[in-house]
Amino acid sequence: MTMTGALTTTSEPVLGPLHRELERHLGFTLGHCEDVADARYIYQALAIATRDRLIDHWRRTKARLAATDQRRVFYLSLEFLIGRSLGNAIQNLDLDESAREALHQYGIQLEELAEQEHDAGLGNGGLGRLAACFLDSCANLELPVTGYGIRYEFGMFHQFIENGRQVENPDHWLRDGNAWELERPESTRRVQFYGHTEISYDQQGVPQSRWVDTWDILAVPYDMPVPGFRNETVNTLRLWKASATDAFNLDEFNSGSYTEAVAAQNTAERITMVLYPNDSSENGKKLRLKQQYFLVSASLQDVLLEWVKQHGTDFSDFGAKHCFQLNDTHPACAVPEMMRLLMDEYGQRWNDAWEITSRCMAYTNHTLLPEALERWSVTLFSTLLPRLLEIIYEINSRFLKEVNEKWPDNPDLLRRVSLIEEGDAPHVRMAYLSIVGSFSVNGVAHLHTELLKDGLFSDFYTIWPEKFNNKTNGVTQRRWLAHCNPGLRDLLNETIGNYWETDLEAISNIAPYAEDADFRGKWRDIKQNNKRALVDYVRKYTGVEFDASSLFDVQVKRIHEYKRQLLNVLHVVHLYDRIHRGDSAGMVPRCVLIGGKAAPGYHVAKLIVKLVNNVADVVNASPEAAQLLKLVFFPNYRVSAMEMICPGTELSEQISTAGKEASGTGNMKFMMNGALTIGTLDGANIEIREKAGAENFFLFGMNAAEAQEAKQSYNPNQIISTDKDIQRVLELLESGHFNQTEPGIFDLITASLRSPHDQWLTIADLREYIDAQQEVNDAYKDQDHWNKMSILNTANSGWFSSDRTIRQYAEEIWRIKPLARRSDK
Ligand code: 26Q
Repeated sequence: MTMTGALTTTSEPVLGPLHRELERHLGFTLGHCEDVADARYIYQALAIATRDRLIDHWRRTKARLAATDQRRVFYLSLEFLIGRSLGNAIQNLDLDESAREALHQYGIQLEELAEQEHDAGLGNGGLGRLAACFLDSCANLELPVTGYGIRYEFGMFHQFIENGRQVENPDHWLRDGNAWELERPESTRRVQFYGHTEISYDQQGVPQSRWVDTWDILAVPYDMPVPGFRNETVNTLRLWKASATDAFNLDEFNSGSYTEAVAAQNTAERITMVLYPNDSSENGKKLRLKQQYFLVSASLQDVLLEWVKQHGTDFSDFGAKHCFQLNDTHPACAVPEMMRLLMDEYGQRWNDAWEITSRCMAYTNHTLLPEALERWSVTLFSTLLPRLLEIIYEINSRFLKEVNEKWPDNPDLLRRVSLIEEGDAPHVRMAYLSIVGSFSVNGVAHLHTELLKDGLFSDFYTIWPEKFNNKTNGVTQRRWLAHCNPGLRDLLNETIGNYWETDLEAISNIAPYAEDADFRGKWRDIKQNNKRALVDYVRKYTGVEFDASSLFDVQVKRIHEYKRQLLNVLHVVHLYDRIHRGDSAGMVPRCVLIGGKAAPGYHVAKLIVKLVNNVADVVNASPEAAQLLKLVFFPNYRVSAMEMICPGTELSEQISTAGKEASGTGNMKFMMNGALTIGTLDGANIEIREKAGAENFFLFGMNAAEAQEAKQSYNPNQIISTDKDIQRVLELLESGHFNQTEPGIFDLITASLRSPHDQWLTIADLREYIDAQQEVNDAYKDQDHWNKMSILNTANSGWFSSDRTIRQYAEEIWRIKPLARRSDK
């Protein structure tokens, strides 16, 4: 098979059986002899052999795309948290058996080999992983959706723990090569920065702006295949890498500074060097704005060029044929950049360009924290992207004029909704730019969308109520159940068939089996196996010995004050205190696992990591607690770690301050895998509880309205002084019991817990949390009933498939249909 000659889609692939292909790649592509081949090379050979099969489907999917003029969607995201690809590709191509057979002669297990692959950690957490689940669902549903992102040289940092503290190491994930990408230099694009604008007038006297004297960077695409589930569809994730232009080098080269010319290459490549490891915006970093514009400009040019190739510069239908989904405000420059390209590059007039742009942009918000809304200083914008700033000013002035016509004499409203926040240093409000430039604005869970409408974006909701809609998040059951929990997958398949793999609502068919004692026994055995695997995993990475007969209580997610890992720690300290006071009658043995990365500049989050580790050291060293309580901080939490952790989890901690977590998606992965949730009425927890049934969910704490209200007159010290349990917990923390060699290091934490200004209201919810944990404890004693609840959680998780979410995006926002088959014509 040749890569160039074989674009005819009728020809069958000339690929041999997988074991033969594996041998061939090992011997020829990688030049290895069988007898010295180690796991690393076998992994690579299997990855390439698997990729060959994907490429075949990929070419056919591209041919289908080229043969239709269906509306297409482009998912623009600064993050795609893909994780590993081998297991996913093998599963989706239905190659599991042949892969195992092929590996037999090398005496290595598929699972073991898969461990060779570095996670593609091109994201921080929820938002990036959601983008990856969405691409999976789009391919599964055969939707014409392409992802556009950045090929960071360094993904999310590796987290190590030293003396209880987080230490960050760079994640050079491409070090051993990446079998899952193909470079496409022929589709290189050019992106401009800096320079200034010049006005000229065309024949009709219409002013025309030109962006000149710019510093240009090349954007080189790397395409990753996104396989659908056994449907011969492979979509594309296109990731851009920055590279210097030759012209730039040549100037310096001619002036004799060869080394400077080569160094310039470096300056250019810095743009895609590293992922920013903050999951709430770190304002003002010039390099971050460069990344955002780089992604947006390269991607929009890519799509426009494709259009022009086919339609010339007639854009009348462009808006009807394209939709760009903005994953939060990070790609918000797409609004002014689309205007710029249409006007400056393709000669469109403002009104036509605006008609097209505002018709094809859609914005998803992922945060309720006002301080996390992106703002960029006008000064920075005018230096880096002067032409874009001009366009933003023009969008703003037309928008404010419209508002003023509809709501005259309301300067306060104009000031509130302006795209420019005035002040000593004016800023561009990226969320407002996204709302004004989009036809759709969505939140990611029911509560979140409601809070956007009557809080953060209420003025805009008044102006354009029709733009606002909800799309509750989901996760792909193919990675988060079928792939990561093969034991449960097989039981489900033999009991109810495998429809659930492509239609998760079908999983409700196992609900009746909750009443079947025999089935419950099998259910328990699978969980028990998964727990034993987790015991080994925890031992390997922490040295701590979990006991597989204990309750496995897990909280894994980014470390954030609003997510309240502290609440969890306070409960562990409370149990420890009870054990030491001899008050442990009826206490069920419990192993608590906490994992997650703290943003390197987020001091309090890093201190929370230290606290978890120090409490863990003391608890795990206590002979009195040994039989009843363990705590570990699991280092370097990432996608592949979750694949081991969620199948073995029994209790899922979703304990954020109500009104702060937009949705959560880990909560859904745990539910699918039969964990019970202890949680607040926040984000998608509310919907999880509705679906699971209140009796199968451990609820505690204030709701969003109550939390808002409570802040008015919050007095944590009074709560502490009137609740003996809580008082002892605080005293233990303040006595230095958990930090004897570093006195006072947790003062910041205990002071904030006691502060009437504590935004996260930790102490306010602590009593109810402790009581809810006692209910968990009591429920766990009735293992038979616990298993029923566990089965019902899985059975009712159908709503939380990203297939459902994506169907809703496709029908209600994108208005797209599955890609036509060639035979559909
Ligand atoms: C912005 C500017 C500069 C640097 C970094 C950032 C930045 C990067 C990542 C800001 C935010 C993020 C990530 C946010 C995120 O992951 N939000 C989560 O999104 C999930 C998917 O919708 C939700 O389930 C979570 O509730 C939400 O916290």
